[in-house]
Amino acid sequence: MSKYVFPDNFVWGTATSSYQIEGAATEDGRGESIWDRFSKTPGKVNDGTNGDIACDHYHRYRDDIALMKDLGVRAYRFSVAWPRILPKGRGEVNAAGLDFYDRIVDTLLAAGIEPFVTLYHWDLPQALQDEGGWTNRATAEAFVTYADVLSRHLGDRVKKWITHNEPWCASLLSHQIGLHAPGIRDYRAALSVSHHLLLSHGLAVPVLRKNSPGAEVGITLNLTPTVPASRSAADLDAARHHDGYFNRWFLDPLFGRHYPADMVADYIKAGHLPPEGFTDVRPGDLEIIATPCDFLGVNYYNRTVMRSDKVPEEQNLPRTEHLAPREEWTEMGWEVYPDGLRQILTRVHLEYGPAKLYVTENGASYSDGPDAEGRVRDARRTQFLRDHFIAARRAIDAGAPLAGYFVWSLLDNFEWERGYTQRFGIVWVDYETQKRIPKDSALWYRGVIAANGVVD
Ligand code: PNW
Repeated sequence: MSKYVFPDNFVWGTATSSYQIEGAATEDGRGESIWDRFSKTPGKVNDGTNGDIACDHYHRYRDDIALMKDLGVRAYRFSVAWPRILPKGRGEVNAAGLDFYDRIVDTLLAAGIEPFVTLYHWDLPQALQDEGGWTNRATAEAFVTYADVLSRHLGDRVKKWITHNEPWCASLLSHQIGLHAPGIRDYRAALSVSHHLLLSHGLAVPVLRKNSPGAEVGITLNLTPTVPASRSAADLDAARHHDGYFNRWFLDPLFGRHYPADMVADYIKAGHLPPEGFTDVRPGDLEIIATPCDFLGVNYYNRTVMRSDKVPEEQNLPRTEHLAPREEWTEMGWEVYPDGLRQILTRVHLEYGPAKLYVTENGASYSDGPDAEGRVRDARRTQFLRDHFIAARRAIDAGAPLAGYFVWSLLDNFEWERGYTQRFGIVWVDYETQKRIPKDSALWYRGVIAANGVVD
């Protein structure tokens, strides 16, 4: 029998995001977001679907919170849809939008579940996109106003705030690669976006602290250990570049360093930045971005193996090449590589020294559905989570100040450009009937939470 017990008060949670689960896209005054626009543009979402209904969580949140309570979940990470609060991005406040999140927060607290609120999980008001979106520095100011409105309203009850979810996705995946809304392919624009996202984070931190006394404030990054496929100089350099592109570009400025000089040089050379350098950065910006936070959220899904000959920069999505000790992939095509979680948490701890860490997302896409008895036997997901929990425990052994772990996701949901074809939930959702069925992995997770660790 092995035992991997976690520290006292370890925060076991589940995570979701607004556009992926809420539905009710035009109800109660919600404005249009860039994901409404993008998902309704033919060819952008590969099964032609959108988030108009999704999991209908907007109407079923009480049942969904009851489900979490039943699992013993201690905390719930969800995001607020900016266009429900400010339908045009700034200006007029929509009281009905605030009411919805009031109900969520109050229902959670009554169930003994702590809310972790993400302000931005990619559903930018379309009205702001029409003015350039995140390429426009003014959007960072609009974000601070949104943070102020929201935290003045919820700050008495919400004590955990995450400004942004995965700025790499909100900048490069959506403006360089173009796979996510707004679906732009312009490297220079994508780098401006990355800076304005980080700037908006730094500007919002003191506002959230003021409106929510005693709160913990942080940001969530998606991080990946990057390894070269061989010891060739070219592969080593490709790994350096990818690490800079994906990890260091965000970590370095958040932790008080400049944007990585090797990356600025690479980008100038490639024409992605002008010869003068990163001209979006104005005096004082780096100090704002480096405003100390209470925690760093880490989303971990896989590692990246870099081969200089096979992976042109444009295709630098985290990919899953062989080399795996266990040859296994989830249905996203992502390698199952649990030790990568230990590696990235340990590295962040040693190189950057965050005050606290949370795994704000980790999970797997497997489509196992109900059998004849209506039971969902998703043994691969249970194995995946078990191995990743153990990897996280090993990072704690190595000194990483890991305080919690949020499984992605509570529910099967709208998986962005993959539509409803990918199921990350520990709870099955039947999109015809909106029936929920906790999968075997959810029942197993209940046992982990009760034991405060993996005991088997
Ligand atoms: C994250 N990548 O997205 C998001 O925070 C979730 O909303 C999403 O459902 C989940 O992971 C699963 O995909 C990512 O290409 C999307 O590296 C793409 C990447 C990483 C994270």
